[in-house]
Amino acid sequence: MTTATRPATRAAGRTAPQRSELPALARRALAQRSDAPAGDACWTALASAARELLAERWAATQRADTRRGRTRRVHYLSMEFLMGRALGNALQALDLQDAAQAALPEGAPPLGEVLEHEPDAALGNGGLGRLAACFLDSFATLGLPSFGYGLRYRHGMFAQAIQDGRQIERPDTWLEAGSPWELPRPELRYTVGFGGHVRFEGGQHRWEPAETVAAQAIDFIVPGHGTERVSTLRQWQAEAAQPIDLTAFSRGDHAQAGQQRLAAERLNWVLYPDDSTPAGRELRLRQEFLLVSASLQDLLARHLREGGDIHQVGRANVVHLNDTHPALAPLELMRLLLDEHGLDWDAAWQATHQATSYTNHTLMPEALETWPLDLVERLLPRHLAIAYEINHRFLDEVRARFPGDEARVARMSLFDEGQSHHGGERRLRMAALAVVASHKVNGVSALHSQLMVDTLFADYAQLWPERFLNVTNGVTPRRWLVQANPGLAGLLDKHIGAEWRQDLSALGALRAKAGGKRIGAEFLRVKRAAKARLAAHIREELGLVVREDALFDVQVKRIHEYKRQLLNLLQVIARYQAIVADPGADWVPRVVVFAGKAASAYRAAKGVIALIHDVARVVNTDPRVGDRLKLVFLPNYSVSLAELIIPAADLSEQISTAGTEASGTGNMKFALNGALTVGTWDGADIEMAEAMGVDEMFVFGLRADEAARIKALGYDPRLYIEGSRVLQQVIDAIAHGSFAHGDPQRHRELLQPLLQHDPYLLMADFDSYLQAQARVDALWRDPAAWAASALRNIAGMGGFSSDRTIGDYLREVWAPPAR
Ligand code: 4GP
Repeated sequence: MTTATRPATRAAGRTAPQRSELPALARRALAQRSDAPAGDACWTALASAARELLAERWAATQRADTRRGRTRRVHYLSMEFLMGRALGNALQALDLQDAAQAALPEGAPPLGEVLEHEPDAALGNGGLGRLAACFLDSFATLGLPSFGYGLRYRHGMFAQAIQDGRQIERPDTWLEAGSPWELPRPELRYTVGFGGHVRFEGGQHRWEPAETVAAQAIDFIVPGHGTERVSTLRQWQAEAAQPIDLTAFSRGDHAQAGQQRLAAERLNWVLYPDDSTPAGRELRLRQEFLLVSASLQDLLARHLREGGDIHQVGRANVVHLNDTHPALAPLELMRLLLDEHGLDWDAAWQATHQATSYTNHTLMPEALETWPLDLVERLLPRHLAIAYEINHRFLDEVRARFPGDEARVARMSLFDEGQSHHGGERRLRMAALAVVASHKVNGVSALHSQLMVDTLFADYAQLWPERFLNVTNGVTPRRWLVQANPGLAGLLDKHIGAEWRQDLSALGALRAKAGGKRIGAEFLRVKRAAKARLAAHIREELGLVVREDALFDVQVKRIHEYKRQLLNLLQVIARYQAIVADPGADWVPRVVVFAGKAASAYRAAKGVIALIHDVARVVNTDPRVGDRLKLVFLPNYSVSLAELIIPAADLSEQISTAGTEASGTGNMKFALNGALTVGTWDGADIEMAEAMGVDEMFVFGLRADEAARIKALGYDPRLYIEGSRVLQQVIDAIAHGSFAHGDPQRHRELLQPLLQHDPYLLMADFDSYLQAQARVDALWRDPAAWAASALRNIAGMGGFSSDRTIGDYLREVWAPPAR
């Protein structure tokens, strides 16, 4: 891989490359290669040329930011950044798509194909990670002084393969050929410690770690659009303080000689090592501390380098916690300020509290991190002592406000004393720590933020009501509309002008035109072309031919019980049975598409993937069904696959149990691309429906309060099964092994919980879901009405840009503290 000059080492006085130089830069890079200009060579050449131009913008942005006055710099700490491909986005940001096409030599594949040679940077798992990537795009585009901080995972989370209808995890090899986007910063290296003990001398605590690693910064430049500004994703890579132990090596103990190196490298192998073993849990905690410690040392070094007063560090800087994974940050910031910079407790706490803010992304109890105290004590003894002190002062405040209420004190404490669960183990509650340390805590949709203060954080919200707020998520229209769907973007330009490209709220102008015959027909043509592309992909990937004029019905997201892919599948089975019973009826042909990964240790989710494959095998080969129904599972869901699927969707499935999906962002991408939504009254679906008009969405199912009430009253799923002939038949078919070569045991593990507890209320919502699907079919039969509704959906999406979201954060979460 060729590497272009790093901005930090560019010779002084040499003029920066200009945008007009891209073709020359790319040709020069291609000329250095002896082989034919195959796609990957073209990709490498364009990428290194684009990177050189972006590196200039990076240097200019950093120069400008040192003179930023009172504007705070935002440091967005996240274990995940689901970036996807970068070249198409870079070319658009540089406005060089045409020049790039022109730069490709004769015989080279077209630009669109060249772009597909880039592997996705899959440094994330799901919504929280993709949201972080959308935010970086908005940071750059809005010109916000900012850094994203993450870890560089050599093997991402995992690559999903399907073998015999089952998910297999493989290491993701996205870095195999190197990455032209990464700019190593050899001058930015920090020491991160683990273990050891704490000394108290001359009135100062000093942590003496038993082990250290060096955290090396590797930057990933994120370009802004319509601006020369860029943002930076700074990723940490752990390296051994001593590359090899030469003494051990000389005695022939080679394993011992390389041990430090291995221990450091392990930190960057994968995101979310399986935490079902103690070793997995420890590795994860070490990763979290690596992220936090290196990022905060970097922040402090920059603050001081720019002449900042250490007492003002919280005033000048934001440390934002993307969920609780980086919630060690306040402890590490306190340690650095107290022990390394000599601040007293009150000054250090004031700075920490001013800097820190936290976003909660889920109410699922299993996602709330807690760490056993013996592990924290062993790895981070000084941090544990600081946590005790924070807790002591905090609980004094609670007792003063609620005298005599020791039950409340126990609930709110940073420490779970472990009497009732976890086998009596004492644990540190990361969400409590994040709430106590932050000056603002937000949820990600109106409903979620409300439930957050009503349930999960009710005690804290009573103590500090002003601390909690909502900031509804958004997505970047650059990637999710302009790049993913140029056909639709062109249609919008033609009918409402191009203003929406700068200000998404201008989409509202589409509403008045949505019923037009011509625009409707054009919309359906654009959609059909996107479906043809997806159909071609399905054919290549799975060897399955699908009708391009069928209704493309799509559910793509992580596989999770609360997201209820299984409810969708039950509906597919019901449809299959109905078709078989009456093949001659006037069926709306459907292609049902699933994609998504199941966490490696999540058996129920893996069971869903298996059942989807088993049902698909039966449905797709049944001659009585033909092309009236096809069921598709596309493996290895990723950002780039989403860019292919979403523009092609007619129907977006957002069917979580009400009260469980914090917001959703896929829901926004689909609607923005003119898919209609069949959805529950959950997460941001609610705000979307309100923005586009509730009648424009196929809403079904119990509302959050009803769901809670039914459960409180003692929910019995069997009553619903007995009450619905259709549901009964569906359940019977699975139970009797109709999709398992007659083996009734095969899906037992999936089915049994559904019949007994059904915690996500699939049975309760089934009939209502089926009725919503019938309304979908009815509207589909009137293409003009369908198109008009899809256009009104788009018209309502102006408020769901991540630019709006970041504007909200700037005003309500990251505003400078009052003097
Ligand atoms: C996700 C939520 O499940 C999703 O509703 C939300 O849109 C997204 O965060 C961004 O806020 N949560 C996660 C997670 O990805 O790991 O908890």
